Amino acid sequence: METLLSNSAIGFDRVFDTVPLQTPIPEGQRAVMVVEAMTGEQQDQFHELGYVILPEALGEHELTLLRGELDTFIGEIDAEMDAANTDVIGLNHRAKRYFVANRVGRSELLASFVYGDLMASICRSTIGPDAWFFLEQFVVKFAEVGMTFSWHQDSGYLKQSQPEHERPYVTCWCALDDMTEENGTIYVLPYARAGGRHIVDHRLDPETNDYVGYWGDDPGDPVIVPAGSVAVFSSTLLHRSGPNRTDRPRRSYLCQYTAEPILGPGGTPHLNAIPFLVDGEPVKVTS
Ligand SMILES: O=C(O)CCC(=O)C(=O)O
Repeated sequence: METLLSNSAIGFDRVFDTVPLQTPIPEGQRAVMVVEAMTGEQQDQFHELGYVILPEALGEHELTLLRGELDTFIGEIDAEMDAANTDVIGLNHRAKRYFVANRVGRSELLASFVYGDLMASICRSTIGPDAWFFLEQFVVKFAEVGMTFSWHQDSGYLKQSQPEHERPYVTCWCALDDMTEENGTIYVLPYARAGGRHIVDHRLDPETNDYVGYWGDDPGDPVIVPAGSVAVFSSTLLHRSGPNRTDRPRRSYLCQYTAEPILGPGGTPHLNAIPFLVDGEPVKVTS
């Protein structure tokens, strides 16, 4: 039996399996129990290791919509490059790599995903019943581009601008393509092998401009998953990603949520601090 939770009219409604109830359902009543995206065991793994993988949590329809939005945004960036007669704008290099961030305010499709049931369920299972949306970003590594991303904690990056902020938050890294070592998937370093779960000092690598938080020889565990899978990890988990050596692009979409609003000087939001869940229930978003 299944039920459709529809908090969106756009296409990211999620179908959850339901658990058969042991108690008889009174005549005329329909009772269902929604299964969260993560089991208790997966929640334990997240807290113990710092991450958990949810295989194929996104369906083909969602993948198609997300990839379509990404294509549109890349087209816009390329058009900006054309207008400026350049192949590089910020971190974006034409047909090589793109970091496409903060588009959710311009896309109802993205909003329905970022504020949808899957993300709500993951937040409840990781950071708790109250959650704020913090950041969303596509990462695209085009074919045969030798670009890596060094070992870091997401909290290590935040620390550069918000040194007081200690509380871990959650990253949902969604694979938009099948992920392999050849196409530059991410690698994770479980807490026990990283020496703990505390935020470590990060040093700037002047060659790459990456902040680096680990110099050991542990290669980490590659996240080899089919498209649609989500790696859910804590902002204190060390992770890195490799170069894409294949002849096809490799795309990911990551969404981050915090358990409290992250505010900068004067109480202004650092990036986004948009209320998402209160007491486990989604807040109505008006964008
Ligand atoms: O390469 C990726 O897809 C992930 C990049 C990453 O680790 C990050 O943005 O923190």
